Amino acid sequence: MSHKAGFVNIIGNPNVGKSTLMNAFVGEKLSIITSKAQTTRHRILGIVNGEDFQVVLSDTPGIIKPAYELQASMMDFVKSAFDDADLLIYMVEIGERELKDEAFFSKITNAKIPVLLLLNKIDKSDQTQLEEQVQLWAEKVLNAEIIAISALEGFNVKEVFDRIIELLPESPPYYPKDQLTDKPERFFINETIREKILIHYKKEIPYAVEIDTEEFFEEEKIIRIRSVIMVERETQKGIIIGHKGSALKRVGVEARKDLEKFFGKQIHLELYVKVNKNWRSNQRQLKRFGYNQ
Ligand SMILES: Nc1nc2c(ncn2[C@@H]2O[C@H](COP(=O)(O)OP(=O)(O)OP(=O)(O)O)[C@@H](O)[C@H]2O)c(=O)[nH]1
Ligand SMILES: [Mg+2]
Repeated sequence: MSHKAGFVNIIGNPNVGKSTLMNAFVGEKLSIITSKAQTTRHRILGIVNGEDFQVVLSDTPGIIKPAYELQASMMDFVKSAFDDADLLIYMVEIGERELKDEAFFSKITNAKIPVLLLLNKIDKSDQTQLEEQVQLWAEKVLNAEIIAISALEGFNVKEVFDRIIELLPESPPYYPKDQLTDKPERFFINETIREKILIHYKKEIPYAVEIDTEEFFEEEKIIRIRSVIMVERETQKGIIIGHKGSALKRVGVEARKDLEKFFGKQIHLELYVKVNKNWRSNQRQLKRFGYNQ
């Protein structure tokens, strides 16, 4: 029997729904999702296995013009996603008109591999707008096959997946067939906590935060976790903790609930906050947090 396998890398502007789509394909919440831009900071693999196929999806950070080292590393993850793709998914959302970064855009339009341009969030559009948008992108990205979807509502998601399988090359699997991702448990703990911070704090705060899980002890009935919330400045520390610790407590409670679902086990989560001055611009710190490849 023939076997198909390959790398399907999802790229696009921030907040268009890349992570939502990958989670929908995988059927697990591997990538965190929020309404804020720059939610995803890493390249995260989500592997979908079947008897005669293996689709290795990559979720990537939204494309931006980097303003500090962390963002530059995020864009390196996007670059790497062009290098090993067997198929590119270029995701745009209804109402979007361009990808500002010309270098990335020409990588898409000149790609030598199949490109699926997914026009997402069509649940928010009407027929006239949809037709106008399909027309717009058909003229801009001549080498792409365009499919309109709603990643959130699951509209056309299965159709896209079937098309991916058709387009994949014949190849043996790249990873063991029971593997779901390339990231370790601690990564998902860090991301779950960071998601709650993106949801509950305003302006610059979420972008100044990094999480480091220092302890992870799995016992028979419970997992004991201790994580540090790192901020760049002393003032941010106070904001994260909140009045009598109430803000931090909310993050802890919500993250614990999600983690209990993710691990299927009772969780004890201890959080504390530490200042790590300007970690976002410090190469050594970034490397420590897994940003430099
Ligand atoms: N209405 C609607 N909203 C969607 C759809 N897909 C995603 N969203 C929402 O769009 C927002 C961004 O979704 P994400 O999946 O985090 O987007 P992303 O492209 O991964 O964002 P970054 O990681 O920041 O680049 C969230 O609020 C999602 O719920 C969709 O099909 N329809
Ligand atoms: Mg994302």
